[in-house]
Amino acid sequence: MTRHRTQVCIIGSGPSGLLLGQLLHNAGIDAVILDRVGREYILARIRAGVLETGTADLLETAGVGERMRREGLVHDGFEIAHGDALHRIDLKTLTGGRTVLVYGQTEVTRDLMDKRAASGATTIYDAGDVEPHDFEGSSPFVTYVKDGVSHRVDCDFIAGCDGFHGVSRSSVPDRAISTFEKVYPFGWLGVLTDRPPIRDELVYASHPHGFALCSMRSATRSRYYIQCDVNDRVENWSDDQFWAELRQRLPVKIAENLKTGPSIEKSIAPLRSFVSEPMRFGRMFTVGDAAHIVPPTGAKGLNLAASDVHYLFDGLREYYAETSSAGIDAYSGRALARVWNGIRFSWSMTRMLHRFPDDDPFDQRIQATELGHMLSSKNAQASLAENYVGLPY
Ligand code: RFL
Ligand code: PHB
Repeated sequence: MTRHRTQVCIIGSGPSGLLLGQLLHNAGIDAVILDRVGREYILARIRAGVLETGTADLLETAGVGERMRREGLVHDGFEIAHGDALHRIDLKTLTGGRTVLVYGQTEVTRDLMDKRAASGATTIYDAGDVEPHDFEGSSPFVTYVKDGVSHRVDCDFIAGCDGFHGVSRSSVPDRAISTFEKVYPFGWLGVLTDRPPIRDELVYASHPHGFALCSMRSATRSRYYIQCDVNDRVENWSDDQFWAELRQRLPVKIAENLKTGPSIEKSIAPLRSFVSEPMRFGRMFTVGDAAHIVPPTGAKGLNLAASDVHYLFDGLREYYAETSSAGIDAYSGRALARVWNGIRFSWSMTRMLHRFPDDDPFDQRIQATELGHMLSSKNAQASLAENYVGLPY
């Protein structure tokens, strides 16, 4: 077994782990990142598309803002479609000037990976059997296997940035953790295509067949989703079937502008709300999807991961610069307060816009009333907009 020492051992090289690693590196704090898969595998995952201003600012602070500012699309609003009606949510006016940035998670991750490679910091990809140890004591360490050789990384802290199915949270004994979960009876079937977007802004559509979302990655690349059965399979959907179903769920006047093409990625994501508390276990922290999951309807997952990183980095910087543990002691409470707001918002957007197969006629009327209120009340829209652009850190 080889032995190595670092200050912070980060498990997971998704956006949480990479962003934390970069902020630590810039502050002169040494961190090693371990991931169970490789760089190309991570970059092939098509996920988030919308960055809050706070997330974009944090990426800029980390030194990876340049391409994002050049290629990212500033959106002042989005649209909600209902039947053949289309209503604009004017984020900028409703929030006193705030906007969001459309820039894909794949690009965020690529920028962070390139920056890390250029900085010379250690990242171990394709690390097998990654396991955190002794985080309840004063000398934690992480073990892994690479190319048949066992390794051990001794550290001051472990950051569990390893996503929902990671090893960090599952290494915590049941008695030390509380979980809260809602699993939705549907998923999202997503398609990426090299065709211009249907509209200049995102369209969230509510339709009797189910929810649909028209999003984008650039002026020439679109991302579309339709609500599907949770047990459905990608193989059941040809591109033509997908385009036909999407078109049906959109107002006629915008469906006419749908530019279809071959899908370059097609996948189904289940929808879930999940929180595990606390987010600190001795000398191990959980960060991002490792600690919480939201349904993608509110575009909050990556943004909550970024606010976790902000709070944790603040705490670690204070610990190393001033030898005060106040910031790391406050991490779990600060992060969870913001997470629960994201959980509530994502749940309410999901509840308002999807077709719930088990809803009775009462539930259906309540849902229709909720949407009607949203589309007619400036106060309701202001609350939606405040949450969508991101609550303050
Ligand atoms: P990730 O991205 O899952 O990265 C975790 C990393 O940990 C590695 N790993 C391990 N490494 C070592 N040992 C183990 N045992 C390990 N187990 C796992 C994995 O290989 C991986 O590299 O978590 P992270 O960094 O916390 O980032 C979270 C975000 O990825 C996620 O919240 C967002 O993608 C959610 N999300 C969205 N968020 C937004 O803010 N805005 C959006 O518009 C948005 N849209 C979406 C989304 C997620 C979606 N899907 C598919 C779930 C749209 C979709 C469809
Ligand atoms: C996306 O572009 O992938 C996307 C955008 C907004 C969401 C979810 C996903 O709410």
